[in-house]
Amino acid sequence: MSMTDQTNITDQEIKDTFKRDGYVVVKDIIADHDLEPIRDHIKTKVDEYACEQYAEGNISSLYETESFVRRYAVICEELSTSPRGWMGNTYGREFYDLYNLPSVLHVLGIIHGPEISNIGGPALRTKLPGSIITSFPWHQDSQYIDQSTIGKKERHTEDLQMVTVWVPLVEATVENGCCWVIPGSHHWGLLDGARDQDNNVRMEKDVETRGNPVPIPLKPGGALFMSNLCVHTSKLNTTNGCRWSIDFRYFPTSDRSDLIPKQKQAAEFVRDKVRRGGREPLVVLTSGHKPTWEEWDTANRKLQLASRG
Ligand SMILES: O=C(O)CCC(=O)C(=O)O
Repeated sequence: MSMTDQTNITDQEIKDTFKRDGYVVVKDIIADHDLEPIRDHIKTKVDEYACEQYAEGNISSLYETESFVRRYAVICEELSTSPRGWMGNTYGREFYDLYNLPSVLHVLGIIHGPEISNIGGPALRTKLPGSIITSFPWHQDSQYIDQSTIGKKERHTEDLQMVTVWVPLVEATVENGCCWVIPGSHHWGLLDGARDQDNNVRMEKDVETRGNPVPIPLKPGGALFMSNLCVHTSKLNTTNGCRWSIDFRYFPTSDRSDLIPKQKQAAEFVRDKVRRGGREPLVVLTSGHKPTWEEWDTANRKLQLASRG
C-alpha cells in the first residue's frame, strides 16, 4: 500500500524525512472513529473522578455539560490541582487496537523495519491550562527510558532505534502546548541529562542554540513519528482547555536477526523494564505469531498476578 492517497506523503518521503530529521509528521493517518474509543476511555475516567470528588464534597458541581476540552480543566481549577500524570489504568482493547492500526504499522514498517513490539503501555496525557510540570523540558525519549533514578545518568538505548508515535486527541497548537522538535538532533547521540526532583529530565547543554527548534501543530488524525534520540519539548498551554494526546512507543523485538549484540542487549533491557512495570511488550510486526487481544490480555494478567506475589 502506498500512503500517498490518504496522506499526501509518499513512502519514500517518510523514509527519507525520518532518516534526515529524526522525525516525520504524517497527516490524516488515523480515522476519527479510531480515536473515539480513547476519548471515551478518558471521558469515563474524568466522569468517575468528578463523581468521586463531588461525593467527597471537594467540588461544587459534576460539570457534566462542559466539553471534552474543558471538563477536566474546570474540575482541576476548582480543586487547585495540576498533576503531572493523568489518572487511569491506560490498558485495554482500545489501546491494543490503536497500537495495531494498519496505517501506523505501515509507517513503522518503513522507518523501523520488521519485527517490532509496542512497549505495552501508552502515555495518555493532558496538558492542563498553565501547567508548568507538563511543559516538558527539552529531552530525548531514551533519557526517560534509560534513567529511572533521580539524578543518575544511565545509558542503555543509545544504539537502539525506537520510535515514539505522538497522536493528538484534540487539535494541538502552539497556544495549547504542542510538541516542538529540533530537526537532525537525533544525529547528536544520547546527550547528558538526568531526572530532576520533579521527575522530568533536564539536559546539561543548551540545545536551543545548537539547533533550530520547530513547532509541530497537529490536527487529530495526524501523527508525529519521532526517534528516541530526537530532541523535543512541549511548552506551556496558554488556553483554558486541556490539550489531550496519547503517545506510545515501539522497539525491535529482542530476537530480531539484524540486531548487533549491544542492540540486542538494549532491546532486552527495554523488554525487561516493561515487564517489571507489569506489562508484556506487544509484538505488532512479525513474520511469526502475532498475539491476539485475548492472548496479550492473558499474558498481562499473568504478569500482574506474578508481581502481586
Ligand atoms: O505530550 C507532550 O506534551 C510531550 C510528549 C513528550 O515529550 C514525549 O512523548 O516524549
